Amino acid sequence: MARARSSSSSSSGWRYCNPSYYLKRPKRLALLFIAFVCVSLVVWDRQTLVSEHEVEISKLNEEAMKLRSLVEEYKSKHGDVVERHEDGDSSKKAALPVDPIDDERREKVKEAMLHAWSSYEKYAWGNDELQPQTRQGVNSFGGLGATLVDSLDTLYIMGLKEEFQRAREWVANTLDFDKDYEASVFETTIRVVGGLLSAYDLSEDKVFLEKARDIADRLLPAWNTPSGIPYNVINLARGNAHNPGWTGGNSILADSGTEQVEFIALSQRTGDPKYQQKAENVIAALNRTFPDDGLLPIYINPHSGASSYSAITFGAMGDSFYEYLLKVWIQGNKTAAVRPYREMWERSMKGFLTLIRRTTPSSFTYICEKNGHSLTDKMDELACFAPGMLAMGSFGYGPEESQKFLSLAEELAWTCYNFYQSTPTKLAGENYFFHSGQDMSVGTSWNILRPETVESLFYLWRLTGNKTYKEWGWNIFQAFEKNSRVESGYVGLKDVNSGVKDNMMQSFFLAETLKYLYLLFSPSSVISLDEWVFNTEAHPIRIVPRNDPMNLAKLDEQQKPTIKLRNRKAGRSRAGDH
Ligand code: DMJ
Repeated sequence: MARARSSSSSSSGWRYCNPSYYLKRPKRLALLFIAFVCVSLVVWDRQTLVSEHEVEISKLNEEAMKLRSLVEEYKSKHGDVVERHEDGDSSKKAALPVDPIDDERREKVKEAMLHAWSSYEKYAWGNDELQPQTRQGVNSFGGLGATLVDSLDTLYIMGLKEEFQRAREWVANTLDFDKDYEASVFETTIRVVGGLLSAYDLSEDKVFLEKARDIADRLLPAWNTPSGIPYNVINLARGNAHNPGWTGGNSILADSGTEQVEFIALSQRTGDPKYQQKAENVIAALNRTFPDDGLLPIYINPHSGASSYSAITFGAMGDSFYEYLLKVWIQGNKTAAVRPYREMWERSMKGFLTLIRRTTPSSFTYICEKNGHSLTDKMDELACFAPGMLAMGSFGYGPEESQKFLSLAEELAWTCYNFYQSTPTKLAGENYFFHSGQDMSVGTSWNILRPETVESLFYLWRLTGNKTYKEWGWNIFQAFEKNSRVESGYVGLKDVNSGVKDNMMQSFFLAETLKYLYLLFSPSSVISLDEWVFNTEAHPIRIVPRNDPMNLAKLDEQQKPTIKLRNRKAGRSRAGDH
């Protein structure tokens, strides 16, 4: 019975689907038709509304972009100067008048950039670097357009719109990473990933983000090691990674610990946590056996994650590892999630103090290198990034420590400035030795247009407001103009004593040296340190809220946390919240 009832009720349901049912009942047919028309009208109305909103939103976005670039242009011309207060509290800001000398100097630096860029455009377009004396391009980074990508944000910040647009078209249409080339993971990250991300943050043009993701995906297999410490070289087309032969199979400290800012930013902007995880695993691995003085030798075994016997230095191969401990803390809004980075950095600063010595007779402060238990009285110009780092980091300490580190930063900047002033060309050599009673003497005597000293002068000016740093920067700029400017760009010197020129315009001259000099003479609101953090190649990355509850001490390959990433627009509105 039950079966018969259910089959009769289901057949009665099906009759509503049969057209003949309605043909026999015209009223119902009319009702059905009216219902259909009504539903169609509602759906059509919603769809039109949505597409009208989409058009409206994209128009508003365009308007917002135009307004933003007008504001930036206005700021850089008219000031709106703001300075960080002594205690580092960005909420206490004081307006300063615009200085006409600054304006003039900034224009001179912009003109230098235009000279460097137009020479590159003319003779080396799309190549990695320009050799100005022979007027030809050279592919020192595998043909990734290193100078072009490194220059994007400098062009944007200086308001060189047409130049930026031409470079953007090259990135969109010609830049190709599918190269059978053994690339340095470090150089490619800081120049190419960093350059593209910065161009994206400034312009909001998605093409830069897509390219940044493409190259980062090619670099990522380098982190597939037992310890998570990356191999430092990878073939961009094939993905096989290894370490350079001259390190005895070891990974280099700076090369392995200077991808965090870029890869965290990439995860934040793409919503894909894998980049951040790979880069942060490195710090987690190093943190497990981090020494009390926070100083790590420059070689690390990528299999065990342990340090190999080698030098400790804030110069070549060590430098930016320490820089990024601090910068990830800043990038992470100095919140609890990034506290372990600050703790590691503060530990390293304890060790840093043990490397400090002073010369006689003039009492120049310098940073020694360390081999085993003994200190070597040698300092690379590369280590001149440290005054800027100390000045930035000093604001995270209590008043007494803060003053101590800021004073040390100022002393070291004076030494670095004297690396320049002590030579006949007024340009610094690559490294210096210190001898009792004789202050400093240049060791390796070339100058390859490096930025570290002007980088520190930029930070010290921004953070102390002391105009002396601008004067020092201006003197260094004039020495570059006098010795390094040639008809087709800028070159380094083979010897800062004789002034003999080399034949290379390093991409970091356009990415860093000229950018920091330009910003040194710009109002502090242009790329405010409250809103941006510079990667080690001077590419400003916008600070957005970091929401992942990542515990660095626990993080490793086996324990991957679920990272909740906010969408970028939501993040934007709170950028700068501390
Ligand atoms: C740049 O590529 C970066 O600043 C890096 O951290 C160190 N070396 C050069 C500039 O000297």
